[in-house]
Amino acid sequence: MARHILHIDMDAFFASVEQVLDPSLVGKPLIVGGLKTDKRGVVSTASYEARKYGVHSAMPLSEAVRRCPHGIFIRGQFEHYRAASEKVRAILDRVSPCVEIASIDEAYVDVSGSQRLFGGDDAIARYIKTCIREETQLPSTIAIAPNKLVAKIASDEGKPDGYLKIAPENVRDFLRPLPLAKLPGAGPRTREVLEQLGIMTIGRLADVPMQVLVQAFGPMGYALQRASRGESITPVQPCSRPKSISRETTFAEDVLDWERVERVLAYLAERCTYALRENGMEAKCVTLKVRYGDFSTYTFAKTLSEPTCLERDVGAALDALLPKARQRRARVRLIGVALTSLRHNQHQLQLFGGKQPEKWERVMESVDSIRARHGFEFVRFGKSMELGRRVELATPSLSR
Ligand code: TTP
Ligand code: MG
Repeated sequence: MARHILHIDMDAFFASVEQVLDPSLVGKPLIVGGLKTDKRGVVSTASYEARKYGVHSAMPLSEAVRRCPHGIFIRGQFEHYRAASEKVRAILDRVSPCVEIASIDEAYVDVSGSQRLFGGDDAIARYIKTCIREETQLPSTIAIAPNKLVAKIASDEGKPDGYLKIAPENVRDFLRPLPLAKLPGAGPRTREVLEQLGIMTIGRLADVPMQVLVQAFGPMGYALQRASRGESITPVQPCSRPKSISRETTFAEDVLDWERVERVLAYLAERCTYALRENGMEAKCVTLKVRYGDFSTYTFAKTLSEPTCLERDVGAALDALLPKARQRRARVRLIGVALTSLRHNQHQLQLFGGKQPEKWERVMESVDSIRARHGFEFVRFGKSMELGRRVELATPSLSR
């Protein structure tokens, strides 16, 4: 059965969000990424009015100023882009359980199973575009095609504020006239070789005898031709995000020594924040969980003033909670840490906004890359280090 794959990409995303925040910017050449005086930055995006002057993403700001001297240059406000992106995601979640977020302003949705409920592809696209307009005032472009590859190419063709539907029988004709640069996978080097062979369009690539391509590219020739014919089976991979990240362990025997409890707790906190960073998230709430020898279980929670992905901050929150847990003079059977109120790590994404990540975040980034090579235990800090090089917990620390 034919699949119905939707691709959505927001139009001039950062610039459009800025225009909603400040309507006086509507219709103006707007460049997000830095001020005219920010010599070293690059353009994140430009409004369509600024694109007329040849300004585009990743261009050095100095070049953008040269091309569009009367443009309005702003640094950008990443929290607002993130919030708008979340709203769009929530709308997509209403349409299908199979949503793959591809970037901050782009997603794939498998809408094969939503046909009856909404009344077909056109109605689905209309529903999404209207909801986005009403709830965020932002323009978006949607394409629906038999697979991700064709949907992605089509949404680019449909911009701005468009909708394109490519039925299976129209895929070849749709792709045929497009230049090779529109085909994901045909990078500059590949195109150079193809152009030397006299192949300038996707259609020519689809028609050329396979052995010509295999001779030029080896096995990659097959993949190239398959793509040029709009053939792809890559499924939409829904990305589920954790609501909480926790690590806990039961001691081999109940413990009265709080020094030991705290060392294990520091270790669990390290493991939690590591998982948090791996998910590209940060947490605003830290919960300490204690089960005493009589099986009574208590949780103590603290909300942080700022979300974090650092053990330093989680550790400080736990230090504030520990005196409450120690009030009961009972042995400890189980100890755990849970991080909740999770959201995407804004600092990590602020690369766009030009802000430098905090010093500690940079440190932890290098720590995590060492861990990726040598294992988690390779680098540890503070109290957790006192547990020794290899930590053997009586019960593995579990995660939700
Ligand atoms: P894109 O979807 O590539 O671009 P866009 O939404 O601005 O414009 P279009 O209408 O062509 O889709 O990227 C989404 C956002 O990601 C963009 O608004 C800004 C950011 N971005 C960067 O910061 N740097 C980059 O090099 C690119 C390509 C995007
Ligand atoms: Mg976009």
